[in-house]
Order: sequence, then C-alpha cells, then structure tokens
Amino acid sequence: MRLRPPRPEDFHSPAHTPAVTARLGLWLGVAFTVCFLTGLASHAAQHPPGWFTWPTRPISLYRITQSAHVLSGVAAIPLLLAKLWSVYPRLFIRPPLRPPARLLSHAAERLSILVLLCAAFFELASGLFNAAQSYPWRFFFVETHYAVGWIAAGALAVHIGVKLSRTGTGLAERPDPRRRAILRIAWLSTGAVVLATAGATVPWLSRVSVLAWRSPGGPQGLPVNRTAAAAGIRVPAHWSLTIAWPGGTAQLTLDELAALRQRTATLPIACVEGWSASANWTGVPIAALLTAAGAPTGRALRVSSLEPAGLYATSLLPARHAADPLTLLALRVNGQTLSPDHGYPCRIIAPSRPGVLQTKWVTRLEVLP
Ligand SMILES: Nc1nc2c(c(=O)[nH]1)N[C@H]1C(S)=C(S)[C@@H](COP(=O)(O)O)O[C@H]1N2
Ligand SMILES: [Mo]
Repeated sequence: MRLRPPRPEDFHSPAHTPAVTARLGLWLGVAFTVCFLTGLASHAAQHPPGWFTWPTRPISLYRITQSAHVLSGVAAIPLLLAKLWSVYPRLFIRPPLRPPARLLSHAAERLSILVLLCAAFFELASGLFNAAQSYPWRFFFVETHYAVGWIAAGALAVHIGVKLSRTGTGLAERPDPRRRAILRIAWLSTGAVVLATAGATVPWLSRVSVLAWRSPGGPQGLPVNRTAAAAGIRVPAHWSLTIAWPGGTAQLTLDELAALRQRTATLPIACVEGWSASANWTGVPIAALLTAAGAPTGRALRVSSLEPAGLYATSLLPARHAADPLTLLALRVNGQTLSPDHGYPCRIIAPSRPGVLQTKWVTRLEVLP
C-alpha cells in the first residue's frame, strides 16, 4: 500500500457534512454578532466618543449588555471548535487553489477565513484572560481587543457573503440521526460552559457555576475587584472631600457629608470582566451635593481617588450621569459604612455605568467647564 496525503473524501464522519457545518456556522454567526454589537456598546459606555452619551436607564442596561458580551464570547468557544472540526477536511483539498478562472475569488475566500480565524482566536483568548483578570501580555487590552473586534467583524461579513448560498443549501438538508447527535453534543457543551460561567452575573445560577470568575464572597456581600491594599490606599486622618468648579472650591468632612440628606438605591456593580452584583447603596446624590456646595450642576465631572497611580484612579462622570438623581457619592453599602475594599470613605455609584468607572476612595470632584 502506498501512503498518500488524505483527501476530503477520506473523512466519513457525519460531522463533516454541509448540514452540520451550516447549522454550527449559523449559531456561531449569532454568537459572534451578539458579541460584536455588545462589545461596541461596552466600548461606547467606557470610552464615549464626543457625540454620544450612554443612557443611565434602565439601571441594569450596562449589566445586561456586558453580561451578554462575555457570555456570547464564552458560547462561541465550543461552537468555533465544533465548526473547525466540521470543516477541517477541507484543508486537504488538492490543489489548494482552484484553476485560474476562479483563482482570485478563491484566494480571497481563503484569506478571509485565515484572518477571521486568527482574529476570532485572539478575541476569544484575550477576552477570556481579561475575564480571569490575567494580563500575560504587553499590549493594552481595551484598545487591542476593540481594534481586532473590527477586523473579525469585517472578515466575518466577507465570510458570510461568500458562504451564504452554501449555508442555505446546508440548512435545507435535513440532518439524519447521526448528524443530529453531533449537533446535540455541540449545543450541550455550549450550554454547559455558559451555565458554568453565567453565575458570575446571574445570581440564581451562582450555585451551579463552577467556573464563574467571581464568587459572591467578599466583604459586605459584594465581590472586590481591587483591594485597598493592592491600590496602595492610605486614608489621611483628616480626610475631606474637595469639590472644585471654575471659580470656586469647597471642602466637606465625612461628618458634613453624612449630615446631608442621604438617599438609598439598589444599584449593580457590573464589571467589564462579566461579573456583576447588586447592593443597597446609601449616600448623597451628586447633583444635590454640588448644589449644597454652591457648585454648578448639569456638567460633566472629573472624579479623583486617593489612589496614587493606576488607570482607574480617576474617571469622567458625564453630565447625564452627574445629573441623574440615582448617581450617588456612596458612604454606606448594605447598611454598613463602606469597607476599605469597597471604597471607604466614599465612592461613586451610578446607574448603568461600567464597574471600572465606579471610582472608589474618592477625594476630589471637579466640575468641568
Ligand atoms: N480608585 C479605583 N476605583 C475602582 C477601581 C480601581 O482600580 N481604582 N476598580 C474598579 C472596578 S474595575 C470595579 S469592577 C469596581 C468594583 O467595585 P468593588 O471592588 O467595590 O466591587 O470598582 C471600580 N473602582
Ligand atoms: Mo471591573
């Protein structure tokens, strides 16, 4: 017997039939589309372009879009692996490029698949590492993940355009029982990984989510992302809040803040990493605080913390968020004084705002011109 390289016809498993490939492709396309659109939303919420303001209602809007982003990405992992398994015999098509008449379109098709694969792998892997709060690389995650997301979306659009009629034929073919069994395994493993991680954001799933990256543990019944010790926080003995605006400043001690009219609101912290948790926050609404201090309202604020350095030591509170009556400078959570890890002496908590912008250990609010 002479050995020869395999050909596509040598692969007999029903996994490699168009009926299976098309169905996996359809679901993968849905997962990628949800992931891309919610990724754009996430980016717009965290780095709003000048012409855009992220809404403050519903209060859980960011929690929902970011959970959908992370969970659709998680779902895409087994679907992508199954899809690759389904199509890999096509790697053995010889010659790899078709005759001259279709050379160009065929080469474009292959190239778009290569780009799509590399970009998809990069997005899923970097997203997963980010969710696990691990950054074993030198690039800045937010910008790179965003840029490669556009590359993946472009390559996906080309791929869908090229494969549309093939997918249609594949979907029209009824899968026989053996093919259905393969599809069932793919759905079940996708469902399993989503259930295993969704507890990070869906409270009633937390008990089954063995892989969830944030447990509900932590002081005051709320997870902690960065502890006070890790951030190098030292609260001065005579801490006071500075409020500054064009033309004036004011100082308020913690006692003075506590003496102002307090409001309690149930609001979630929704981290970009996909975990979220709701808590009862008590504090002074920012708009009322500014008015009490004699500062102008209706403008954006720069929020600064006691954190000496770090990407999230300060944040921008857009005018719409600053004006919302539920945006608080919180002093208490779940009925207790904020623990050091949750931002003592005070922190920002606002409706529908990325967790990373819910600045802890606040020391200064500056009304921007
Ligand atoms: N000053 C400061 N505030 C911060 C952070 C930080 O690193 N520094 N981390 C943010 C992130 S990423 C999240 S998700 C929330 C988490 O709040 P928690 O630790 O009270 O749950 O705090 C935010 N506030
Ligand atoms: Mo976060």
